Amino acid sequence: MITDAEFVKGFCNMCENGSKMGWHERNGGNLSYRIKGNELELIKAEIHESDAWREIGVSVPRLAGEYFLVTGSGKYFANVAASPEENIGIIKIDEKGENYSIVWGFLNGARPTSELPTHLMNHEIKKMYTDGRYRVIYHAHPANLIALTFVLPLKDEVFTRELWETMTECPVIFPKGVGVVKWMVPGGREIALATVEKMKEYDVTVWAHHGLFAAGEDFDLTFGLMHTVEKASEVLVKILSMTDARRQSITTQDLISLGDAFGVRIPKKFL
Ligand code: 2HA
Ligand code: ZN
Repeated sequence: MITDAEFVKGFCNMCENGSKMGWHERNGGNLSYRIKGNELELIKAEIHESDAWREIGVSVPRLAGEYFLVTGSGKYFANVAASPEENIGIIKIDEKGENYSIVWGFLNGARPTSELPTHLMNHEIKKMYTDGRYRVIYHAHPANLIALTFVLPLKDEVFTRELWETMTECPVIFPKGVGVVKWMVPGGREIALATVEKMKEYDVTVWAHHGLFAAGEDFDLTFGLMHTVEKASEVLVKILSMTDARRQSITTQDLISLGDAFGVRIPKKFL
């Protein structure tokens, strides 16, 4: 059974964990995974190639022929683990990288997430920039991070520095920093293009007054990245709620020392 495959179980598990964190009210958020060749072999007998191609809305030629497991449009993360075939599905990208077809799941007329253009464009750039290592793109609506987008300037430098200073491990977990995209209409080409510009540089991009996109190698690392950014955001919200005059913080020199101790390069623009 496809639903017994390790990657499908990992995917469902991540949906459940995100839901328990409160990051997926109603049908909020979406998740996608670029399936490995050996994983595909294991499920080959159960997928049904289809000629019903649909437009992605953006062009992703470097993903031609790839298969993705993705959450469904309008579907609730809370329901994924209990009934995967109704709430998630596998799509195949055509040889031009412009259309997709459904090859498994999405029962009863379900469709891939409304954020498919952003997911696929991020997959394409991460596949290129990481030599194929990154396979997961995750979008969630964590409350503290969203709250910060109403009070901090919407600048990469400000969000990165503020989040880094709230928890010691942050610069080690996201050493490249955090990108920020201004408020935009979700679900289309424009926001996908803006996000992918940021994802060329970062593994996390904030959508102002909306949520967060994270990219990573596997489910644990990507979920952990989302969790770390939201935890740091929660600490920052608490600090800002208590005072506007911090008595002490993690300093520029501390950030440099962290980079040295953990062997990560801290970009100068954040120091
Ligand atoms: O409802 O989160 O951004 C799914 C979304 C759209
Ligand atoms: Zn969203």
